Amino acid sequence: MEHVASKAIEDHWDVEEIRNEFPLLKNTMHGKPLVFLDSAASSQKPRVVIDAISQYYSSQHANVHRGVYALSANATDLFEAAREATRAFIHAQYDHEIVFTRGTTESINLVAHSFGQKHLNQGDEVIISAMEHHSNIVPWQMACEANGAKLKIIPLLDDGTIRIEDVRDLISNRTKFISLVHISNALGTINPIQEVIDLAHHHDIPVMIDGAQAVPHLPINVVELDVDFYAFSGHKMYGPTGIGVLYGKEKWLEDLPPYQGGGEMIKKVTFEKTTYNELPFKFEAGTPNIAGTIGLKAAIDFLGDLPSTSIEQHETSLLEYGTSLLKELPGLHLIGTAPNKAGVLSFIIDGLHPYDIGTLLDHQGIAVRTGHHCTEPIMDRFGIAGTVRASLGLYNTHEELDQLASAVSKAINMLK
Ligand code: 7TS
Repeated sequence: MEHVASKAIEDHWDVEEIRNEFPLLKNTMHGKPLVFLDSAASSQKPRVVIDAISQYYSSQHANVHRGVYALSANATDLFEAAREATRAFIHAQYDHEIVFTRGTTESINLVAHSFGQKHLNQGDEVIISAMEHHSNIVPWQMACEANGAKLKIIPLLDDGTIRIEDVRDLISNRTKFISLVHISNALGTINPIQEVIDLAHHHDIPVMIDGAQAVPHLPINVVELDVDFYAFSGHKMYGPTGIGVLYGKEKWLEDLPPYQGGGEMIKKVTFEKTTYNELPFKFEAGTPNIAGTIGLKAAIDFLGDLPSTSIEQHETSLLEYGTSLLKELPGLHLIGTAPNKAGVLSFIIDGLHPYDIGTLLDHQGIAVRTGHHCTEPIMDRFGIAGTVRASLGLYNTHEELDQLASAVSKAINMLK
């Protein structure tokens, strides 16, 4: 890895060196070299992540926080080292502000459930935006329903952005919480989260940011942002599936009731009363995904060896190039044209169904996602059933975008 990092810095971005670290990218699909353009759904994994998990199961596995024996103590050290690496990755103040979850979805459910239970009452309001992933809609709907609160929606403009004035207009003296996506998975829009956090705090309203699509693309500093909660998934940032993170400010994690009950999260259990463990264990009931945290740390170390400005530069360059190619194609409309955008190219083509285009692209070795991308309200807003979405990762190349454009062009000719 040291070699990859220094080479990447030297050459700014040696994408071939980086691709060599990802075994799956050597696959073929339908006899064609794989062009993987679905990293927003889940990114591929570098060898260091695969090896870390394999080594853990081969020689280091035992349950954590339990055994007095050396193997268990060592597994605990590895698990807690992953927490420390995660803290450093997002520049949180304390390790105990990092709660391991199954992913972004579980992180949001935890906050919606626990915050709702303690702080939402009849007539209160929660604000989200019209560009949320279902996982930042449904848990809040459930929390509102359970506690008699209402969901208010920040509207979406034609280019796929939101306006801070609209957030200001929605805030009332009943607003108890704002939950907003950092980067939209369907549109690529990078939201003005700092402005929203500052505005919300001016009204003493806590904010949660869904960072699932942001952490693989941008450096995150939760202290600078002053965000109350920040959620993300390991599998979109080159780590394993089944592991995710909830960052919460100490004062909020102390304040909220536990989400799930069971082992690990308790201090003392009797049939009359249970007292809860300290942070972060209060929110980590049951045996955790130990291997997942170890893979996550390997992914963090992998990203840490690469200059994050170069990740951004490379992906921005790909996005601009891909946008310019696709815009030339007849009948193609990009959905999501925000000035501040990350690696998502979502599009529709007049008269063609996204699924048919996706299928033809698949036959040419190109993996894209089609459909509503778990953001049905966005599709409703634009009056469409779905899009074709090419999403970019740090391993994608300009040549792959040439292949995408030519394959889409071929598909248009075949289907028309
Ligand atoms: N929030 C955003 C913005 C997402 O893009 C996703 C997953 C989630 C939350 C949920 O993350 P999970 O890891 O808990 O599932 N997005 C996508 C996608 O765009 N295609 O497949 C999954």
